[in-house]
Amino acid sequence: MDNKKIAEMLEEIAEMLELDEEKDRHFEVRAYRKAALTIGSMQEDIRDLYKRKGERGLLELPGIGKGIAGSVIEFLENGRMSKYDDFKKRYPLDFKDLSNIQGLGAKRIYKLYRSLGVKDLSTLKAAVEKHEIRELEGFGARSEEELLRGIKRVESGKGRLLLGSALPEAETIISKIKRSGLVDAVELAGSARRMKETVGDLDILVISNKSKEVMDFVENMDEVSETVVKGPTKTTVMLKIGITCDVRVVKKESIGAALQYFIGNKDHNVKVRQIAIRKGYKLNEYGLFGSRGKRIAGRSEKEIYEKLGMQIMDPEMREDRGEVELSLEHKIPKLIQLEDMHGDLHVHTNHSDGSDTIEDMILEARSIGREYIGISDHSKSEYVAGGMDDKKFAKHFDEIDKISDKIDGIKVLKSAEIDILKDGGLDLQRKTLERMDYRLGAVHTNTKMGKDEMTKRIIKAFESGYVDILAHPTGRLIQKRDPIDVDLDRVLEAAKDNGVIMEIDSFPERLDLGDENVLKAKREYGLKFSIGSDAHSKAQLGFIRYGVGTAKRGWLRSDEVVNTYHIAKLMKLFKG
Ligand code: DGT
Ligand code: CA
Ligand code: CA
Repeated sequence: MDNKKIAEMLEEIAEMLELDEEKDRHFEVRAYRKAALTIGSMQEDIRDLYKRKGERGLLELPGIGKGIAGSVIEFLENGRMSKYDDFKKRYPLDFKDLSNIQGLGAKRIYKLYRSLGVKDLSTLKAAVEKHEIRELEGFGARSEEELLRGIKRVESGKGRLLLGSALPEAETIISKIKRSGLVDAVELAGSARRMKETVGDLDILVISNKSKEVMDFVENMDEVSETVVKGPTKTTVMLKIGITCDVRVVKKESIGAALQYFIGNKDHNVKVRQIAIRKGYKLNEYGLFGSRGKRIAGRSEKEIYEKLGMQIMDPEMREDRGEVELSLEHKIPKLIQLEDMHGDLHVHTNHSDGSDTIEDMILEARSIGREYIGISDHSKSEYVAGGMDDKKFAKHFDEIDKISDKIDGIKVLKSAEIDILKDGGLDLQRKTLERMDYRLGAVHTNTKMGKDEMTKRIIKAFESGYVDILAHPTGRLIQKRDPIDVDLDRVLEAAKDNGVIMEIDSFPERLDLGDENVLKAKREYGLKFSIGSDAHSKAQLGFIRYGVGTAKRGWLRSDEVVNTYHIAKLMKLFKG
């Protein structure tokens, strides 16, 4: 499928358009970004759509006009895009890698290229090491340090994929193996099963008595770029998406033990094995064995934990953060499940930086079973994201009211993702804020201020009484951007005092709050949470599952997450 490739090219064109000195190409830049978003998050192969409906099919996609459709068609027919190639001649740079580095926007990348010949990560690293960058206007010794940290972060992230890329890939592979007819069962293990935010490799277990055929089948899947090791019951393949995948064939009577072992994590396993040893047993990936080597358990994970006097817990909890001790006391909480989610309180439309209309987002939310959806587009300080001022919000809310009147079966709430300004003020007037059903506050600008100032800024916004939910509280982008420098304890304390809900932003590169901070906010401050998709397109409404994974990793029960509530209970919360 070429969707991702095309989306990346369009995104790169947007970066290159930003470099035009002659005129402000802001609108064009946004058009390309939106088109990249639409195509990148489409379920259908764009080639199939084009085959079925031709150019008309492409023009029906949100945010795709004649020009961009032309470029896409050119790529689908000839495998190249002349607009992209022309730009690339002018700017022979690896934007994709370079723009992953914190503090490097298109303009700064171009400046480094023009003055120092920086083209990619390795030339950037060389320039930093030779201290050439501190000599440039607009850069300094501090920028060099920051760039070096950025380079290290990108390098260390290499080889690990975001859960949002790894999990769908695992699901594709698993469904292919299931459909091969060679296996009785297929199970995902490893970090992806634990819903960890990044994944080093995929671990898949199968039950089959046709081991050799399974190994051959795995080696020949479309997703595979090469075979790393192939044995009679275990094969490791390199996947085209850039990580490896282990597939192991296990016997039916061992599948529980194999799952327990390969779900991990390692520290959790070490503790569980010590418990087995204390009881005079032996535990490995084949089973739980008594002192004379007799198998006591192995068919299911539950029976293994029970024979050890433990309560089984969901894979997301298995990180050795106290769950083993809790399980010995039979005090594992009943964790939230995806099915508990009744609504979504963080959604963007094409009125700011989303790619789909208000109506389409509502209809999609209804079709995936949501009881309510909160539309939360950006406020004006998020200029690059097409944020709206008070006047535009007034019209926007009128339109939401009009559209929601026509649609049954889902409640539509009016909201906004409001910038918390440098001084802790909010980016919209009181009358706009009061027209909303609830409000998300977020830090997007001046993200580099000192810790104390940043902490005070956020607390001041809480004290206004107009922040119901703190969106993506730390602002981190996994493998890309550090969290803001803030005293999280003081913020969590103030959230408690002011009744502010913490968001778990489900966007795969955010997952913010992250699992450990969720656990902290729950255990030490007893806060409530909202799991928002932060969807910028219809397909992204499904991101909620990553947020639920993070919530489970932070041990949350459903009553601790406000958008598991039915609408009446939720609205009481926001009125109170
Ligand atoms: P990853 O792949 O780095 O994202 O993380 P995992 O957790 O998937 O780790 P991986 O793929 O190396 O191993 C899968 C599971 O196998 C791991 O979670 C626990 C288990 N495991 C691996 N090595 C050991 C070990 O030395 N001792 C024990 N007890 N378990 C291990
Ligand atoms: Ca793994
Ligand atoms: Ca592995």
